[in-house]
Amino acid sequence: MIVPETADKIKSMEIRGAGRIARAVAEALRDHALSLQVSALDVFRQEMEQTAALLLATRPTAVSLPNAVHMVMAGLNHTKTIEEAKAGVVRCADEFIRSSQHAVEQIGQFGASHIRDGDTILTHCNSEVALGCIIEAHRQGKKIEVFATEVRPRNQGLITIRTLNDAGIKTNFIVDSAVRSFINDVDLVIVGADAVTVNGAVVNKIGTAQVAHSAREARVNLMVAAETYKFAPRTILGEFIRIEERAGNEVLPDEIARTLPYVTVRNPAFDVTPSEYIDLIVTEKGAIPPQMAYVIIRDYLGWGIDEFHLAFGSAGLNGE
Ligand code: RUB
Repeated sequence: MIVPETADKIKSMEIRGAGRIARAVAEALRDHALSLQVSALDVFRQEMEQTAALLLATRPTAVSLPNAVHMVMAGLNHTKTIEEAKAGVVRCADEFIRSSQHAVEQIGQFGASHIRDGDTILTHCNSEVALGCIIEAHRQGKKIEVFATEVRPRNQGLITIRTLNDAGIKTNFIVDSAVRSFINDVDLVIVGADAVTVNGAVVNKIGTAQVAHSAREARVNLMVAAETYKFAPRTILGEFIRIEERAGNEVLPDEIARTLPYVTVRNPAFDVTPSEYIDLIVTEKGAIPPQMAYVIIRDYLGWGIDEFHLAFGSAGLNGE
């Protein structure tokens, strides 16, 4: 896919969901590398870096995006010719896409094992891995029922209920503010993640933290489904995840907003659920308690505290 087209589709949310965004970016970098006609390796690298920067700027919160870019761009390392550099990028992009697809399947299997026959599950937003767990449990013959939220303002819940319906799963569609009213009917909450921080907090679609709060109050377990590339290495040294705030007209049409000069619409797209509200994070490497997030970042993403100090000096990111 052509890079500007991919960037536009991510910005406008035609391509959305952290995993899909990551795979689309890997594909765009690979296709761009293949189409580049330059005569010097330096220029090739520069072009690739500019393209990576453009894609990185599309949506700020999903950490899968910088992680995917980092993994694909690693294909440029130690290359001496343009041919080697192209081959390196293509190999790393294909490897990322393959492993991402495998991770989604693996998480479906692991996650389904935490769903019991007869469970009622609540999910918020539209996460392919969260739905993967639910659909796999249904496929295994477990009798389950789902509550799915509407997900204002972009209504990703409509995608979720269509997928659940197509899978033949009994589903209740509710407005976001009805979660508290139904939480006592729910056995397990399953959501996806845009980012997991080193201290096990989960950044996901706005409203997730409220869902988690209701679940905790009602003593309902909350499981997060997240591939390892959703974990955020730079939080090791205290960097915050930037929460994207989108245009107000996603919430209130411009023609109404124009009549309300004292009103400002605030439209953060994501929020942060603290680790205390999360019982389990299911990754393709297995399920972990949120407090073990550092181990995933160190062992599977290759960023332990020592690597950070080597890369940025002992002052860490702030000393960059
Ligand atoms: C999507 C969202 C999803 C995560 C995980 O937000 O918050 O829960 O991205 O999704 P948006 P997945 O619609 O704004 O992109 O499991 O598919 O990666």
